[in-house]
Amino acid sequence: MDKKEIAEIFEEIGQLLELKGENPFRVRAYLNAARIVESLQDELGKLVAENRLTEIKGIGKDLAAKITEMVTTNRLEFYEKLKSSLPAGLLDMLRIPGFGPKRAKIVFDKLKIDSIEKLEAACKSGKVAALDGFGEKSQQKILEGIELVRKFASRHHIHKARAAADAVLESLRAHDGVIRCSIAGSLRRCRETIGDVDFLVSAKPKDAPDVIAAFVATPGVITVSAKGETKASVVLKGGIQADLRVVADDQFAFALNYFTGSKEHNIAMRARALRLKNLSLNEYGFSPAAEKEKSAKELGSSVSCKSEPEIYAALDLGYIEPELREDMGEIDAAETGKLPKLIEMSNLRGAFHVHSTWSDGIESVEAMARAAQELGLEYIGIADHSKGQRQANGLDEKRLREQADEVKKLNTGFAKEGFRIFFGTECDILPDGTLDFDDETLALCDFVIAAVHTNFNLAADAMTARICKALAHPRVTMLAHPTGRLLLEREAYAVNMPEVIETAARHGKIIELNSHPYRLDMDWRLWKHAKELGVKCAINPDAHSIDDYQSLVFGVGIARKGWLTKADVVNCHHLKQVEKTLTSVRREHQHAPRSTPALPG
Ligand code: DGT
Ligand code: CA
Ligand code: CA
Repeated sequence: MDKKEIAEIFEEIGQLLELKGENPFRVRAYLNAARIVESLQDELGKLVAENRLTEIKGIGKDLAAKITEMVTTNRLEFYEKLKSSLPAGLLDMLRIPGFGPKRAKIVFDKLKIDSIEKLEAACKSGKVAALDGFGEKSQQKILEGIELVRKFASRHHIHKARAAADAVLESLRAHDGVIRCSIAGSLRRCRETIGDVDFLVSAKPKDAPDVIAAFVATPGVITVSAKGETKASVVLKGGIQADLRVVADDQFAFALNYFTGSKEHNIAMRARALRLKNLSLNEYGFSPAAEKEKSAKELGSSVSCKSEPEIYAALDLGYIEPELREDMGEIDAAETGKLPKLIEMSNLRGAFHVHSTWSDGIESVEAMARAAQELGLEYIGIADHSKGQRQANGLDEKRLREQADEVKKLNTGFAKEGFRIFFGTECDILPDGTLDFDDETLALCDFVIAAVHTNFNLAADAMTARICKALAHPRVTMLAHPTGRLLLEREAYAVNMPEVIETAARHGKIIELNSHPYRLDMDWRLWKHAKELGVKCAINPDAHSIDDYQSLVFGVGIARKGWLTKADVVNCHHLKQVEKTLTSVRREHQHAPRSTPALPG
């Protein structure tokens, strides 16, 4: 097991113990251990081998033994026993947003409820509302939560799908019978969440059965749902469904194009082939429209294409990157040579929105800076929470000043290495649209990220006015996670995004593309329009640990889906240039018309 898996098990143990009504200190020890393990820099296998686990703060003998057991045997007897001592349905209930172990224990103890179905029935008959500490409102919330769980159950966060898929792809690639292989489907298109993972392989017909057999036997596979001559379906670790198709190599490009989708893009491509070339197009190739569809399957493609760019060229189109294949204008743009040169991971020069131990991050400012430097970045922007975020150890004015001093000191050293820490804050936007710090305090900062963290339930016009007012503030540089959504967990709050985007454009403000795989906010569907209005993007890792920098790759993927180029993304600027950008955001604001939207009520 790796760090993430072990951390998840510790977290689950914490919840299970809480469900059992165990001592809160014991519960907290496991929850802490989860955080510690997840953020360990050293390799676990090495720490185990050298017997050094207990040297880590927060890891005692008992936890060390448990980690060792998981690393060496891939299981944990304590956890398995604990889990089997409780009804499985009780654990499922914990997936309901806002419904933690404490509440689960109450409904279990008082009403003998041990499954989502029973909980739903009890809510519908009003029994839950009658419990001490629940009431009508929380009963309604639980019902809504159950609906969300069902809606989200069949989809997965992109980082989990990516990790599971990459492991399988690697073992496919290593197989002798495999000529070419790729991930297709929504994962290749970098959708924000993934239904199932699609794999495509080309192989000689004689090798296909062997490739299929190897695929279903891959260590990442936990169940085999279907297995045929040329395809198979399995369930990967984490409950992620996956499909594999094996095709002949001369069909590979066509199959890759078809199974990458989207379905809407495929339909548009097929229509174009018919209209323009009188050809029908399917996963096997092109065939003359007059003939039956299956002729490409039997006779081979009437136009041979070795790679996807050749398919697009055959239809007089420039190559369309997978992220753009959503039938949102990409075919017209490919026809007229207006496709953007999409941003790439290697274009990133820095990262704003980085947390440290000053608030709820787990590394010092210096460690976060060093790690970014090692990744080849030229700067980071530290933005810890403001004082309103008490539970996240938000900084008050005094601590913000102290942090500013620390950053200044660090920068004298870093300057010699051509690296810089920009000093900022992730400043709460209060319900009335004012900020958590006064102007004088905000003036300490090189940049200010304004963020909504409270009062998610405002009506759309009030929320929109709240955010727009913050955007109009001269000290605000950028807007954090504009809709507050948590993918597969919490819907966006009600807000009029077109108005927010227009306001950002009017004031020359930057909008964040938060690259945390639970957020990926602002949504990719909105970026093309934002960019047309001149709004710049910051791809922000919202990093609370060094590992969190890895999420930047998903931010870049979503930016690509939003048609963004490196010119649209401020953290693609080199250090000198970005210094000017931050200053000009402030200056531009002074020239912008001062139209602060009125707050209703
Ligand atoms: P997902 O799995 O829900 O995240 O989304 P996709 O896009 O991966 O969808 P999936 O796995 O059902 O199918 C993979 C691709 O296969 C899809 O993007 C396009 C293609 N495809 C599937 N069904 C159809 C269809 O009925 N017509 C066409 N033209 N293409 C299809
Ligand atoms: Ca899929
Ligand atoms: Ca599929």
